Amino acid sequence: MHMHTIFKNLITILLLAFSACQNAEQNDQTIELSDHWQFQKEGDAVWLKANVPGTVQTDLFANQLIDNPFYSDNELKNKWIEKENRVYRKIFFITEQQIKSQSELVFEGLDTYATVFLNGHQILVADNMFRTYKIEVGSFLKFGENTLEILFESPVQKVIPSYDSLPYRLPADNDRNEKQTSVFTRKAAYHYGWDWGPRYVTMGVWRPVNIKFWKDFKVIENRLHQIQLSDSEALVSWEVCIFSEAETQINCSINLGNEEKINRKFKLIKGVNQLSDTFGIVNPKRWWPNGYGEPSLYAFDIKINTNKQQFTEKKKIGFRTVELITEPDSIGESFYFKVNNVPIYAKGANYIPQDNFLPDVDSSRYAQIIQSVKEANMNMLRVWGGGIYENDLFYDLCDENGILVWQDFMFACSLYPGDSVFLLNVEAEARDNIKRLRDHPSLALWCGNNEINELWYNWGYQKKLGYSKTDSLKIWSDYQKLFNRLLPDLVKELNPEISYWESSPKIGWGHPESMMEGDSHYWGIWWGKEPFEVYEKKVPRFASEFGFQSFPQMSTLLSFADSSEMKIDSKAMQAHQKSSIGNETIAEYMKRDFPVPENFEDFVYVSQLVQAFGLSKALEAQRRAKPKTMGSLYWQLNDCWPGISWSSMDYFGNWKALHYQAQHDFATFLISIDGHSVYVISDSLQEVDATLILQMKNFEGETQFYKELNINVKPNSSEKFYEILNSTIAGYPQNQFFIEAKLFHERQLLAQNIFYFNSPIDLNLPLNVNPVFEIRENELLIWSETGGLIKNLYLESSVHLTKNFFDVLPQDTVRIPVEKTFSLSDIKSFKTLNALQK
Ligand code: BMA
Repeated sequence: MHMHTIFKNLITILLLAFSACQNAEQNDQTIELSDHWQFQKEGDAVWLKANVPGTVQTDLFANQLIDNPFYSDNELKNKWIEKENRVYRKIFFITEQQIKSQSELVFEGLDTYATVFLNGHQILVADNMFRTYKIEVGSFLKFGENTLEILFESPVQKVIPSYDSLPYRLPADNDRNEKQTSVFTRKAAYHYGWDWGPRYVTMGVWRPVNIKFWKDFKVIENRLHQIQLSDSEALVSWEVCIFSEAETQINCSINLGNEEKINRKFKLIKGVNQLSDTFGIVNPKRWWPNGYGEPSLYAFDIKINTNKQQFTEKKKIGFRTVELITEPDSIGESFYFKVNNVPIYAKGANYIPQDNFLPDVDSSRYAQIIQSVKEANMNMLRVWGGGIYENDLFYDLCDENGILVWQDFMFACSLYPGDSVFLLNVEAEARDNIKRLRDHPSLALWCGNNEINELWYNWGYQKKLGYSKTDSLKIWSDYQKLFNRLLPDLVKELNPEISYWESSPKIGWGHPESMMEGDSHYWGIWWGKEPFEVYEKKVPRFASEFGFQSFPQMSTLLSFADSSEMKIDSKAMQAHQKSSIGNETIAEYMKRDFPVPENFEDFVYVSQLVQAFGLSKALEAQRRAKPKTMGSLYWQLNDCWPGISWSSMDYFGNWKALHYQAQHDFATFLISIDGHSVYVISDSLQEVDATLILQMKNFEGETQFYKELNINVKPNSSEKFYEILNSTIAGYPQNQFFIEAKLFHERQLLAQNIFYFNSPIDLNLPLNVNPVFEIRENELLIWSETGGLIKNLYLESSVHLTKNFFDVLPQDTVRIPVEKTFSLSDIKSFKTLNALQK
């Protein structure tokens, strides 16, 4: 062993011994088994340094045995990894105190087929990445050195027998392998490839692992949750399950700050004890989604102790009611969420895992992404079914920031087996995760799967895969067992307060009914190549998916290829475009509404403008259609690698033009012009007296029309307030004018929007306009040198800017708040649409 390692181990022993002495009489004690791991290919002699939490691929990369997995087309070169078995090992030390205690080994996540040995004894066989595994290990631990060894079997090879023995094929088109085995394994589907990500079938200890020691008692479950809620009181139930070594007495207390909510003694029997109590909170502050109020949380300190042992835990809960309302109405059937009895317009996006290598996502990346969600005025994320049940931190951040969570169970775009072993495995996974997530105030919905009902009825697999009548009956009855019995029954049993929805969308996008009931995934735009304007006609009850791709910014592209590869058809670029119709579709839509630049950097910039332009039509039309429509969740919020995709934020968290557009279009107040009709949409719960100002100007800033209206904006409304007459605009060349609309309450600007009568490609934009920049105090000021309109100014900046891709209106100044340290040299370059006009 290396000297350095021996020294480190010695320190660990001393520290452990020290902490054991300190805590033995008092606290529950936990040791994290996170460092000094090693791994090897099964059967090899050499052991290499490994990370826990980690994955085989990232460990191979850290040992310089493979090239950067995200670089160029390295994905293809790394495919062999998924076929090999690996062993992970850790040697750790146990003190005399610890050996006298009871102990439990906890794996928060094993990916996926893992056989675990402790000092040579097989203690666990795991087969589900989404489960938490807890094992009593007291009889296997010994004083001094202990060895934990985990054999990870190739998830691909492991289930080939199941694949081969099934008399029919289960579709899994995103699984980029000849034998599409992913559906047999309870592991994130996107690991096998998706149309926005690479195939990296990972293996490893992907979440923390630790050993918990205890003497008198062990807390198996500790739950605090709202059971009744009115304006005057919230009734909270505390339910705890304790295993006790002997008949004894235990003290329990719950405090809210200095206020004691519970303080009592319970008698415990030897074995399992279920204890419970309730308490009230007077005039509770409600938890509200972002934009509707504060996401108030209450933090409780729970303490459970005997003379010898103490258990403490902090729990934050929020008081709210949340309901999914699906009721027959004059259109079909409603689909909307009510929070605290108020119908909420859901604004947000579909969330995918933030990395192919999940353990690489540290807490700062979680914080950053949820911050960007909040800043974009979103109030809901859909945790999509091809990824993972997220880490606790994700839901904690959603709680704190008022972001509702639509939680899919992890099933997407495939059909799954229905044998009892598979179903029991899913049941265990669902129990673990429903229990883990049910008390988050952000949790709004459990949804069975992504697009599987739609797949069955519309994607032609029954023919394509040559199913016999018996096959079809069997496969569909397996679907029913899973999504219409097992999962809804578990939600009813464990989390009856929250609704269950079988499949998203309810009805496929080819059917007119999909606009009348349920949620909708509208893919006529992109997959159907329909013009963006169709978004204005196909307005569903709740848009849970619709989207369009763009390229991420140059610095992101340069992270996986050198400058010689900065071309649409280069090897690296094609390896990072996973949609079968990707770049050609971006170019086709670009041609319809924008200039198509030959220069690649310009193309990248315009691709983002196209995406924002198209999706904004959808977002505005959907919000105008309120209350018929009550939700807009676009596809997709984020990326799992630096690729070309439907995301509004790239892998590094950079906002694309769409993210800025969403921030604008999701604001509480929105002015929207449909044809000549001027709407104001309000998600505010207050009635507002406001002034609506409409100004038609030419691109040099001369006003041709001015209208000021005093309007009353009703709470939670969408209303048409004005019709621009044909006679007002007749006689003006439409490609040289725009309308600027502003909404004021007293002197406060509530909303602002700019409308062009033509597509960007047809606009007669002023040429040779340049932006002028100046920093004054904490603001970056930008105006047009000649005073003429600058369309879609993009600033390539070394720091995140709170505005970008904006229009600099003629004779106007744009102000962007910046840090004190910001200087003009932070602006590396800029682009304008004017410069690309032909
Ligand atoms: C939807 C999603 C994903 C997919 C996206 C783009 O169907 O559910 O499966 O990535 O479309 O094709």
